[in-house]
Amino acid sequence: MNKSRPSSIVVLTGAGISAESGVDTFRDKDGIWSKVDFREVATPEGFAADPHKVHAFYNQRRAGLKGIEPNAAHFALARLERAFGGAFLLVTQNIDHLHERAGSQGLIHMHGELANALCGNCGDRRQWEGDLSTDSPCPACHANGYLRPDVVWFGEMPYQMERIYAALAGCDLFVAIGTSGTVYPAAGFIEEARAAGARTLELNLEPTEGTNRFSDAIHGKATEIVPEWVERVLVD
Ligand code: BV8
Repeated sequence: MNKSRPSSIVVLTGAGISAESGVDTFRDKDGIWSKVDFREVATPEGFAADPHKVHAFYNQRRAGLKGIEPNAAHFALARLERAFGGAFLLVTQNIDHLHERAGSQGLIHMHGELANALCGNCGDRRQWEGDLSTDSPCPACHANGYLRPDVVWFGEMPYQMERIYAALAGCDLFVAIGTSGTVYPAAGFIEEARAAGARTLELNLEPTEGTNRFSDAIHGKATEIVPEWVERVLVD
């Protein structure tokens, strides 16, 4: 690890950072996509074909948010943001709220937020704690049957991409934490960072298919390797 402290960090997190908080990942053994076909529950076509199935899938995951807490990796990233002193952006693919609950502020949910509902009719977006169904009327336009989870499905454009690409173009350190690097455009962020001349670091339970694209990699449990890495950055 280069001894000079970076001046601008972009961190990308995936499901692996929430795994030790009890949130299922997608592509590990017994992961979410081993139990349900993503085309049926995480695409606009799936929602159009069977909205009840999609609502049931997200209602169950939204209910699961109640029993989970941020872990040491979430708290370490919030501490890094506060103590680091340079430019810091945390981009998460996750739709849980554990980063906010750990205190992270400069945060982009590029795949949306499970605790929010979006109206397909008027575009209203608001916090939604309970179940969603095809009978839930939109509180803004009162239309029925248009409310959906405010989550980016496959084939839909992730949120705040311009802001993310601008941060990647100006960063000198890009860190991917707990992501398999399978889903685009997030999986392409490392190439943007390399093109900007940034150092790149993979923090993950085990090597991913893209590990060799990173200048450094540390493998282990997020609750162990993320706090250790943050300490090293802050003492440099
Ligand atoms: C788009 C929200 C275009 C829903 C999700 C071919 C090439 C390039 C692209 C494509 C292609 N074919 C199709 C595409 C596009 C597609 C895509 O990339 N498909 C993949 C499968 C090839 N992408 C899209 O459709 C995106 N949109 O391209 O739009 C466009 C252009 C113009 C105009 C309009 C549209 C949208 C993608 C977003 C889809 N939504 N989620 C939901 O959550 O229900 S994706 C889903 O995957 C989740 O968001 C998840 O976060 C994301 C990535 O998964 P990971 O987070 O990485 O999770 P995973 O389980 O895979 O990995 C976990 C990792 O953690 C592992 O490495 C594991 O080792 C590690 N780990 C486990 N435990 C621990 C740990 N690490 C540390 N500690 C531990 N304890």
